[in-house]
Amino acid sequence: MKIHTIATEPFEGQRPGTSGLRKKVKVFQQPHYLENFVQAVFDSIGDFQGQTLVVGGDGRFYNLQAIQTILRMAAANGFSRVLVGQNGILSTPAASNVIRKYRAYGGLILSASHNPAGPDEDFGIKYNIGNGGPAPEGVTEAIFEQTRKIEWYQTVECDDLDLSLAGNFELAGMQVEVIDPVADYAELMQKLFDFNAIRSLLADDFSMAFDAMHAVTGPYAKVIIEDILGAPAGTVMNGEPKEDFGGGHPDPNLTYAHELVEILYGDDAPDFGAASDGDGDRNMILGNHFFVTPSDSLAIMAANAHLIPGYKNGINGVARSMPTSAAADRVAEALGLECFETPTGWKFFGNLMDAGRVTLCGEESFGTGSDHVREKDGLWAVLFWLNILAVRQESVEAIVVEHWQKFGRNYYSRHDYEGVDSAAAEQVLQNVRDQFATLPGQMLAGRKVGKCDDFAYTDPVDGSVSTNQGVRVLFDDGSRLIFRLSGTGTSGATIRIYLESYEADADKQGLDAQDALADMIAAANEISGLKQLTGRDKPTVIT
Ligand code: G16
Repeated sequence: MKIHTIATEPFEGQRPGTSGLRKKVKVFQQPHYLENFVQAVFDSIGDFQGQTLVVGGDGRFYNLQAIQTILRMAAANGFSRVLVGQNGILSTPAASNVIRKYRAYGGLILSASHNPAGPDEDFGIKYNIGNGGPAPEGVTEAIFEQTRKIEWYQTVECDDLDLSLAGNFELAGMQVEVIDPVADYAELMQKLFDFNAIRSLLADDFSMAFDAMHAVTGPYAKVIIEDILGAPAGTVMNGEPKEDFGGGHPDPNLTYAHELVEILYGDDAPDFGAASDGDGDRNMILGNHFFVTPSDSLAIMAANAHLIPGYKNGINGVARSMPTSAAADRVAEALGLECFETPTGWKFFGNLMDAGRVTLCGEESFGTGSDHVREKDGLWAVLFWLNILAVRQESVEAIVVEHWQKFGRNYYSRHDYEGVDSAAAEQVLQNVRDQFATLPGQMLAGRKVGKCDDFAYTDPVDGSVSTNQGVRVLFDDGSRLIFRLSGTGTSGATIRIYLESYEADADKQGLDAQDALADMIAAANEISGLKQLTGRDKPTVIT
């Protein structure tokens, strides 16, 4: 095998964001762009000679081409084996599982998650470490530094490998195992959940719909929900992964998963509805005419974990990202569990799970997961809910309302302003920062402001510090207004405003969240000057 060393020059802006490097496909298609990043990863992750790499993606446009490039570079750089999903497919949680199960050195996951796909849309790549989780900031920063000084990359010349057939192959002296993307994941799910109970539920007078949004979860959901658990064919909607995700935006929220939402809010709505995103790590949970916020979902899972075989011996602790509502904190307190508040980004949960401090983690951005892998996991969350429903034999709404009665309701909403001018978006946050000294003690939205800050986090396991993780206005009654810029967008900036207020009184828990939070929404606009700065009078997405 002849290794080719190709001269190259750095590209601007290859710093991984909240979850890897995400750019337009056209950016990735520039000669050497992907290669530079992959070589920078290989140059930053230590000694992997003779080790195994996992590679797979969400099947979006450019997935297969990128995988062929990575295979050649992995061979040239000294990996002895690559495990790759058949047809290039591995959902993000399935990839995490494969890395862990086969003790791989790490993995490259190709996805821009919920962002649209196609020649003019988005692509992404991220490196996951040997625990199966996204590389921590120390590693992603080292990769970024390497992209700034890269001068060459290594590859081999050989034909593309046919990824449509599972089996063992050789590529330039390196072993390549093309694996069934679903089998290992389905086996893991059967260990965690009571499949017999869920099978009985689905055989009863219970109906559900699952929207795979033309993205990667389709094959997983069809095998698990329809073939193994026996739900009728057609339960999984939009189940064929497409390179352009059917032209849609596979983000499982009330705006983008409207096809499912219309079914769950229509006549003859099923009992349960769920959707997952482009790469299968997000989830949305719906009941008949009922939406479960991701923050509530985490809290309810924590409160009901003892009903699930994989968690029946108790959970270690709970973690949530800072903008996620504090609903889970109340459950953790009641159960005497540790509860952690981390910056946005699943990578911040890895250390806590590895150290055995937390079992369940969740984010307001439709992500929930546990220490079964080191990624959030869409289908896992759906099965968790189905298992709860199978045991409790109550409706989704009844379970949520009972939860609120017991723990109180954290009214919660996120308002996104997408595709905003970057300078204007920065100024929105700066306007709030400029009032940090004057807001405390003032009344805003009928509540007294207690404290304002830029959220910073010190990892309790390794002591690493992450600063500037969101602008917070914290009220004395536990209500919160949070402003953050998304770290996953690819065009302009996305401003996220997170709104939360707590209601202990069961008689006042039945409002629509937008109505309950109306004064908080007005206050957020007032203190940030968002309308004047962006010219927007309403959010792009409300969740
Ligand atoms: C990624 C991260 C999540 C994060 C989300 C939103 O999710 O893995 O931890 O909550 O982005 O991030 P942001 O608010 O910065 O856009 P995914 O599903 O896109 O990989």
